[in-house]
Amino acid sequence: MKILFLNGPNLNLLGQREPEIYGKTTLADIEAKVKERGEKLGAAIEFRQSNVEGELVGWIQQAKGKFDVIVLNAAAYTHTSIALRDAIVAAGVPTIEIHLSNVHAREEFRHKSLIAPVCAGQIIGFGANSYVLAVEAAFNVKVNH
Ligand code: CA2
Repeated sequence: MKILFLNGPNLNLLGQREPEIYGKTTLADIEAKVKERGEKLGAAIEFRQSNVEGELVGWIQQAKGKFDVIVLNAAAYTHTSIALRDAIVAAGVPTIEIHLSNVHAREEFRHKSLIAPVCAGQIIGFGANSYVLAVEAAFNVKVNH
């Protein structure tokens, strides 16, 4: 079981700004938690972040045949990126959309996800735990794919 975690723009700032929304945990802390859970469940975890839309597109394309499941926090690109949506469809690797915050309790522009219709499911609003829950969900998705 190989899971690719991808993180979009500004998530490298986690733990440094807006702790009231995103918490005090850094992305490196989250990566450590995810890897710990992955080890317990027998999954190999690859964890990446980019502020560049095209780099995320490239990583999704390259995941085909290398990873069983993608877990994607596309950050602001969630609400804007047809390119990410097309890449998810083209790669054909089952993808789980995740968010730290409950986007539906925030500004209206965050309520719409362009990637949701092509994802296996969403995990939203559980802070850093959204990532840990996604490891479990990935097994579920693999079985049902
Ligand atoms: O809640 C999430 O996980 C989001 O994907 C986070 C994105 C936001 O655009 C989405 O609507 C929901 C923003 C990530 C930016 O993270 C920051 C962290 C610290 C300081 C500033 C931004």
